[in-house]
Amino acid sequence: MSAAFTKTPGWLDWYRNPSRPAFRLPAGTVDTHCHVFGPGDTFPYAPERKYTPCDASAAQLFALRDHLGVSRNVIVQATCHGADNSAMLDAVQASGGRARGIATVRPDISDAELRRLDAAGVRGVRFNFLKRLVDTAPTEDLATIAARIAPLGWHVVLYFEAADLGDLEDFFTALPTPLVIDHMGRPDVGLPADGPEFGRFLRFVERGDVWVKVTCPERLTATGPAALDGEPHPYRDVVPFARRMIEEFPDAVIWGTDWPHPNLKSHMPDDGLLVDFVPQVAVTAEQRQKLLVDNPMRLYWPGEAG
Ligand code: 0GY
Repeated sequence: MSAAFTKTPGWLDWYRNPSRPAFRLPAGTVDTHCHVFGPGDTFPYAPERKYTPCDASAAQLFALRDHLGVSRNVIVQATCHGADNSAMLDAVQASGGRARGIATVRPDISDAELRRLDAAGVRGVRFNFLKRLVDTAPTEDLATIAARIAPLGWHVVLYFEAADLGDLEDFFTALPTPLVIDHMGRPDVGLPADGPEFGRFLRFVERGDVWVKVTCPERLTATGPAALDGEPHPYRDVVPFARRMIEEFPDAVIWGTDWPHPNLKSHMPDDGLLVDFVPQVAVTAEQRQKLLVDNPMRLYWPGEAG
């Protein structure tokens, strides 16, 4: 941790020695949801941030990538850096073409700056509706941003809680870009996977031009990472949601680690275990190839082989 910043009290640091997964990721796997934090003495955290994390550098992200057998990353701007995309861009550029970026921008960003971000490897912006992460999400500003980025062929990444979908759905539907939804729309996994809340989300995805990240079992779970006798899955309460998502939308799902896992309270996951979770929810080789390689390549490196 850099001397200039003190971590949020109770902050859980990312896992230093992840296990080597038993499941071998297919060649060309893309981790479509990860972040870099700082380091704070090089890339200071934003004054308006809601948390101060443990530093998590590009070099540390790439070491994890190689350890897990991932080929490429999509690095999502974290709210602790506000709209200063420098740390994310530095990481994308250090990847030698093996990373893309998702930025946070303001509505008055210049065309020249948008072109600069595009040339550097940015392919989308993120709209965050979680009140614990951002003060406001004024939809007029967001609509302006979406109109500005649409001509670049970028998409909008949406982060919201399942309970808020009803209020936001019309706004989302009117956006002029493809949509990428974080963490399966954050379902309450205490509710049934075949119940009305998740059903509403699936109907929203059905409209098309929507991609879904099957990510963050560690964030959604109440049952936790332990496998129990007779129930071999870690994060077993998330399994029916992820399986349903992948079965019903095999061509629209993508996967990621969410390293370095901001704001977790119950436990910090072993990233190797997160890889071993994949075959529990993508149960055929064809599903895994689409989830891990073919779908994210179509979205982030169109025209390139995985
Ligand atoms: C995530 C989740 C969270 C945080 C952020 O940008 C962020 O600060 O994304 C969260 O706290 O739920 O997707 O990494």
